[in-house]
Formats: sequence, structure tokens, C-alpha cells
Amino acid sequence: MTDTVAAPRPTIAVIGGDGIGPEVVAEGVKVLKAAAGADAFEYVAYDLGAERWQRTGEVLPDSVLAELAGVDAIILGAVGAAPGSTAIPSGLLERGLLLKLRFAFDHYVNLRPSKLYPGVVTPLSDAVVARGPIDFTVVREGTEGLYAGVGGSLARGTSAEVANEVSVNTARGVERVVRDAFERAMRRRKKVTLVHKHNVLVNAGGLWNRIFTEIAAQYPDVTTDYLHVDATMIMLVQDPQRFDVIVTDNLFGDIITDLAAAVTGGIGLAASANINPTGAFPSMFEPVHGSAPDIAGQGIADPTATISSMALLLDHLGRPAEAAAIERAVDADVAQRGTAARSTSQIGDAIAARVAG
Ligand code: GGG
Repeated sequence: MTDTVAAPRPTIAVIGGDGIGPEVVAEGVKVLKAAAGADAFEYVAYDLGAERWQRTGEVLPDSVLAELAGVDAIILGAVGAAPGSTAIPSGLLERGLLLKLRFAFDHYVNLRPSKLYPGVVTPLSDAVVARGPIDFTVVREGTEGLYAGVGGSLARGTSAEVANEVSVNTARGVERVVRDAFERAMRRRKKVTLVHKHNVLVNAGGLWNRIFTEIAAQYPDVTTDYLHVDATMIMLVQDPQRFDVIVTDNLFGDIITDLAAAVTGGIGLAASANINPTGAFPSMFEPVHGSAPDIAGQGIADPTATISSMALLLDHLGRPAEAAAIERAVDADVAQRGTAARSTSQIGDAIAARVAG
């Protein structure tokens, strides 16, 4: 007689975080279970965020970071204290939790797809919408740029205060994210747009431009172009169909993807993945939106962005059919949305039912 040993289930760390984070993550996990099966993964909840800091003075202890390094994927809801919350220093949670995870786990690809779902209300003009499908993805560099945490201030709080924030751009960092963008373009419509501001930011922009040109030469099937970040904002409103894959730095990517979300149905639909393509550390999946403390606890937050992020998670874990099932269910749910308000859990239930059915 031979004993069969069941393969260990992949472990998913679940960090609800602050504000509406726990509410939307609950719906994300509900839909993930509907798609992959209730027992496909082991879920481990971590209470990280404002409440833990207030209770213990800890944001992300090293012991928890070490545990998270061993999981297969991380789901994150949102971080950020309510505005005017005097107890929590500004940026403590964003830098100490969200960015610490991205940097510790080398999430150099911050993937933010945008598409205009049929039936969605958009501020774009009818003429723009009529031009054709809008479906592009932003590959935002996730570990460098102005988010690197290099900088400081002198004479803080005085009229002589000096503050600086340094944008860090390394050849290795730019090369790997630009290459990732070209690889993604090869699986899509084969176009990459570099977005920067190299006419003014000549040092960082020059580096991005040179590396982009070098890598483009290795992908002759991929069409390329370049846009300054300010022109990109115009094009997102006037001609979003021109984009397939956008590659850009950390801050530009953060800003561009908020406008991209706004023109494709709102931030409530915008999914994202923080990917470590080497697999050396777990990747992390989160809605683009923040903690929205003004609507927390009311059960009215739209969980769709988190639910779509679950499709990115499944794709990353090598389960494309289950990912596609979530995408189809989200497409169908969004297409039939009318003016009747639904609660966070009603939206989650409806999408989970479509996935299961
Ligand atoms: N859903 C994650 C979250 O809370 N995002 C808010 C935020 O501050 N994001 C900054 C960033 O994505 O770099």
C-alpha cells in the first residue's frame, strides 16, 4: 500500500488594512473562493494598519515581514488614516506598510490594467468612445523613483525649511521594468509607449529613454512611441485607444492610473498587482484606491477593483481559466449595472454567483 501525501495548498496572506479595505477584501476573497474552490488556498489574515499601530505602536514588525516572505501571494485592501487624524503621522502607514512590502519583496512591476467596460458611465465624449475599445495596461515601476524614500529636510517647521525628495533611477531598475513591458506587449497588441518628461528631467528621463531605445531594438515586432507625462494626460482623455502598454516611473504611473481609472468607470473598478516576476518573493494584489475613510463601515464601497485584482492573482499563480472566469463575471456584472444602489456584499455576491454559475 502506498501512502499519498496531499500537496500543500498555496498560502495567501490577507491584509484588509484600513478604512474600506477589510470590506472590499472580504468580497475579493468570496469571489476568489467561488472561482478557485473554497479549499484551493489557505488564507491567513494579518491585522496590519492603523488600528494595530494605535494598539501596539507597530506598523509592520520584522517577524511579520519574515512570515509574509514565505506565502504564495498577498491580498491587500487599503492603507491610510482618515485625513486630520492627528494620532497617526502622515505617511506612516503608506511608507511603513504598503511601500515597505513593495520594496522588501522587490515588486518592481506595478501592473495597472484599464479597460472601458461596456455599459459603464464615462466622462469621455461619445465621439471618443465611438472610436473603439479602450483596453491598455500601465506598467509602473514600483521600487524606485520619487517613492524610494531618499531625501530629508532641514530646519523643519521654520521659515527657513529646506525639503527634498530624490528620484532614484538605476539602470538595472529601469532595464528590468522596461523589458517586462515589452514582454507584456508581445502578448497583447504589440505596442509600448514610454511616458516620462525627459525634456525637463534630463538625467532620469535620459536614462529611461536610452534604455527604452536599446530594449526596443530587441523587439522588432513591437511598435513604440514616447509621450511626455503631461501630453499623456491629454491623450488619456482625447485618444485612449492609442495605448496598449504604457511603461513609466513610479510617481508618473501612480498619477496616470488615477486618470485612467476615472475615464474608464472610476477608481472603484481599478485593479492592480505588485509583481515580483522572479518569484523570489510573493506578489501582492490590491485595488488602486485607498482607504476612503469617509465611507468606511457603511457597506457601500464598490469591491469590484479588489475582485478584479483577484483575477490578476489567479493569473499570476498559473490559473488563467479561473482568472478569466472572474473577468467574465465582472464584465457581465458591470454591464448590467443600473442606477439602483447595491451594497458592497451584494456586488460581491452577484459576481461570485456569476463565477460559480
Ligand atoms: N489599495 C492600496 C492603497 O491603500 N493605496 C493608497 C495609496 O496611498 N497608494 C499609493 C501607491 O499606490 O503608491
